[in-house]
Amino acid sequence: METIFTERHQLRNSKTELFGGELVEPFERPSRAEYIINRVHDIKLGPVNGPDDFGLGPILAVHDKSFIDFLQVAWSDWLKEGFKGEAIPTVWPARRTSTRIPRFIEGRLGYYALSCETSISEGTWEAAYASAQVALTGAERIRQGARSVFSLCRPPGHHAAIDMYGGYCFINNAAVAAQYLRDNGAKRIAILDVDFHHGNGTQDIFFARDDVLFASLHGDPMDAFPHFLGHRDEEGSSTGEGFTLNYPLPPGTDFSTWRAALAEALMQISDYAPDVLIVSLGVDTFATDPISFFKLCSDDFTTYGADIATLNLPTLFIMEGGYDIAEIGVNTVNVLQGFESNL
Ligand code: 7XA
Ligand code: ZN
Repeated sequence: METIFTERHQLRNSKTELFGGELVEPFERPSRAEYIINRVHDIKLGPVNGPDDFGLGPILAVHDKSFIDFLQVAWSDWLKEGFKGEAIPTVWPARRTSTRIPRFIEGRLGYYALSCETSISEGTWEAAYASAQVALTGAERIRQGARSVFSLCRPPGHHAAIDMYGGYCFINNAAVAAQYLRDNGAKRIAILDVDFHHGNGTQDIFFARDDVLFASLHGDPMDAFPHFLGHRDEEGSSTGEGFTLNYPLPPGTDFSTWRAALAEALMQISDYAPDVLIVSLGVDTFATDPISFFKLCSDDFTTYGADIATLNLPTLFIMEGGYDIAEIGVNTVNVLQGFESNL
């Protein structure tokens, strides 16, 4: 399997995350990608290539232009105000407030943020842009006939909504790839999100559409981030009714329960008969992940990679979360190896 990767991910190197009332070193840090790419090399998964540049067009095909404009200037606008730390939102358009977009950067941060753990720092936009190009290059390989590709995206993307960032995500890489494939000949795309956290951004982007099926297995939002989307009864709207499938699972979920939910999702995807499968691949379902509560073991990742291969679809894997950094390479590549072993 080919891997698409760029060292430009290192430009995303924020120093602060608001966690438990403290500013800590972010869980989403550059070493994550280095452990994964080292594992890809160690087991000789296949060639590793850099991304091509598809420009802003495919990003603007799923995101609001004013949001993307904001991401490009957020850091410099923050610095212009003389602030010393990284850019962290502190105020939101909450219930019964105006939805006008403020002028001052503090207000714009709150308008475009869905949560405040994700500090914006120097290089954030450049890394997010490069990450989207990694996803697009993977999509293009699939369009050209590749059976499977691994887009090693960092920063991740699945929380980024039409016009909101958060949960370590800025541009929704999986959504950008799905839309690119739709715009270049594919009729139906399925996105299977196996990250521990609900892909609220992906759901937001495709909720009213029937040409992109979104299925997500995740920690129940009553207990887990992002808390305000991901319930089972969110099934899509208008023509998208029935094309969003949520499988919220409780704290302590082990592999047999998780795998049963996966089997249900795979059946639905198979019935949908997509041209391409995109997997939002987060390995924060691992038992010792520091911010999650499922109980998967390293071998389980291999097993479910093989399960996904039973769909027999061209498959684009897009990297999302995973924070037990010492094991992130093994767990991620186990999914890809399991998938390949079952082709
Ligand atoms: O898939 N998403 C993630 O892995 C990031 C979740 C961010 C959680 C922050 C909660 N304090
Ligand atoms: Zn996650």
